[in-house]
Amino acid sequence: MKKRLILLLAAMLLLGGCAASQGKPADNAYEDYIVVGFSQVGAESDWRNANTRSMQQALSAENGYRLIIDDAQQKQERQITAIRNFIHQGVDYIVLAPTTEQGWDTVLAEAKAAQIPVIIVDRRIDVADEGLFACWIGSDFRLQGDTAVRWMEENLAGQPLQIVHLQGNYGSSAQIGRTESLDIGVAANPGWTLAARDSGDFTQAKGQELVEAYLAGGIGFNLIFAENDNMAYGAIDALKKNGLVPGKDVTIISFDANRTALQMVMKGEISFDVECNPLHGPRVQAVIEQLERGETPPKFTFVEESAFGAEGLTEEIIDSRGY
Ligand code: GYE
Repeated sequence: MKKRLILLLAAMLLLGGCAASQGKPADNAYEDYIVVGFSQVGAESDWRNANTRSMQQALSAENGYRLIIDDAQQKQERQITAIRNFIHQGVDYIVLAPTTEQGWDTVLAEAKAAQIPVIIVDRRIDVADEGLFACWIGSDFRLQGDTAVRWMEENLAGQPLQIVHLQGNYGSSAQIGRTESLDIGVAANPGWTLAARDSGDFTQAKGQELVEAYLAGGIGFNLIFAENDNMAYGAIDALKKNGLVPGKDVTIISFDANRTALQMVMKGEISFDVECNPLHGPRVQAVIEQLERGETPPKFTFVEESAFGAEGLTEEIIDSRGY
C-alpha cells in the first residue's frame, strides 16, 4: 500500500491540474492504482508487438493500472536486471514474458522474498520450485508444432521433402516445442530430410539472411519450416530475390498467423500457418483481479488456438481477427 501511495502522489502531481479540470475524482481515485512491472522479451516480431499492445490496452490507467514495461531486447540478463529494478521500485505485480526457460530461480526467489507475485506469460520457465510464480498463461507450443507436422503429412504425403528449418531463439519454449515436433516428424517420415537448420531469432532480417546464405551455398530444399511469421517474411523475400516462387517452388509453413501472414496464406505464398495468440493482456488483468480478491488463479492456462490454410480463408475472417 505504501508504494501505491507514493505513486498516487506522483500521479497526482503529474495529473492533478488536468484531472481536476476534467472533473475527475481527484482525491481517492488512485488509491487502487495497481503498479505492474512487465519484463517483455523485446520487439522482435509482429507477435511480440501485438502482445505488448494487448498488455498496454488491458493494464491501462483507465482500468486502474500503472504499467511499467521493460524491453529486454531478447537478452535474459536484461530481464533479470529489469526484475531487480521492479523489486527495488516496489511494484505490486511482476509480469514476465521469459526469453528462455532456464535461469530464473535466483531472481524469482528475490521477488518472492519481497512478496511480489510473479505472473508468467507466453513462454514457460523451468524452475525447481513452482511456488516462485503465481501462474502461467500461454500457448501449447508442442501442440502447435504437431499441428504443422500433421498438415505436412496429410497434404504433402509421398513427396520427398528437403526441409530448411528456421528456428526461434534457442532455449525458448516456442522454439523447443516447435522443434521437437519437426524432429519427430522427420524421424517418422522416411522421405523427409533436414537440408539446413539454424536460429533466426524470430526476426525477419535473420530469416532472410539465413535463406539467402543457404541459396548462395547451393543447399537444395523444397520446404521452409519457419518457427514464426517474421522469419517466414524474410524467407519469402530471399526466395523472390533469387527468382523462386514461394508456395510453388518452395512450400512455406509458419507460426503465429498474424494478419500480414494470413494475407500471404490467401495468396498461396504461405501454405499453412498455425495460430499463436498474443492477446494476453485481458488474461493477465483477470488474474491480477483474482489475486487482488485473494483468490488463487489456475497455475497453468493454455489459450485456445487454431490454424489456417488457404481453403476457406477470407478477407472478412482476417479483418475480424485481433492481430
Ligand atoms: O511465435 C514469435 C515471438 O514466444 C510465442 O515469440 C512467442 C514467439 C512468437 O517472437 O513471433
